[in-house]
Amino acid sequence: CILVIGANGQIGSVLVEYLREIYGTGKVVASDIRMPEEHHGIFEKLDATDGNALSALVRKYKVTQIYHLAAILSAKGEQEPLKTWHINMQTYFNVLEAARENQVSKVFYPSSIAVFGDNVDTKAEQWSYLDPATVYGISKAAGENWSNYYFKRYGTDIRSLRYPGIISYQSMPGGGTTDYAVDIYHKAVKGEDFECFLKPETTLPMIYISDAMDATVRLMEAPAEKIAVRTGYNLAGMSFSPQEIAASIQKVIPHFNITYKPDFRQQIAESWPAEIDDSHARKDWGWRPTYTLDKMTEEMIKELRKKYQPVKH
Ligand code: VAH
Repeated sequence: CILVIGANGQIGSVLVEYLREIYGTGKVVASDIRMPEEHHGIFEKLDATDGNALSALVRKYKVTQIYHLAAILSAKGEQEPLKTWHINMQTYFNVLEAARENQVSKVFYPSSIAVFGDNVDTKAEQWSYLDPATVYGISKAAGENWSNYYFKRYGTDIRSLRYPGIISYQSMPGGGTTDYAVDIYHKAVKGEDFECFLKPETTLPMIYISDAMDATVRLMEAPAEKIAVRTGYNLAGMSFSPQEIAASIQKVIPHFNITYKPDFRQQIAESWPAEIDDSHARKDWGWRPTYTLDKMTEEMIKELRKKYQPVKH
């Protein structure tokens, strides 16, 4: 069985369905700290800070792979730094120990472009210096090093991607700095104005959910000898600024209106690189993004119109 921890989250909720499509519904166990309103397939309530409960679940379902998608993200994490550190690290230590003790064959650890800081100019290389500016980023850089340690010391096969901001129509983000890039589509489709918490020219690396899912499973399915990076692979989809995504939306929804009111998340965004070099992922295990900004906009609007009353134009 595959265990997904953090299955109620923006990535986790989509990943569960994606994995069930590939491996079969009965082969994927979803878990999170609260039961969702409704669910199909196996869902287990799990507080991942409880190592015994996590290990018991791994044994109960004879788990062979763990995808660890639970964490407090960059913006929310700054409200309570030590709590964020504790939750992000304790849950991961529990995953690492459960995997080691129960011979789990593979672990997926989501890292983030948040591991980079002001020492990187516009483009982050695979081996750029990591000086994260947020507690979330510090925890992700630490998690990458723990992944490498468990791989070297115990042979645990952990694989990791430094996700850019992820844009999805199926799920809402929770507490990130890139959340604006999801909210903007919902407002546009509902015919409402959008107030952006970043400056118009703040370019960030982003990726569409379909490309993120493809990259994740491609990495996990690659032969172990192809995995040359045991901290976290840089992953790039596209880079754009709020004004660029707004312009892309206005090609489809001409009357869409955006205003800008930067808040504390502007400083977080400015500590991150605008571009990511993902040549190692391309070379080692064949990564290729397929979505452009306009292609993503077309699909996001199409999917969200199914969800809301289509707005007359
Ligand atoms: C965040 N969406 O904003 C997450 C992600 C790169 C951004 O880590 O915190």
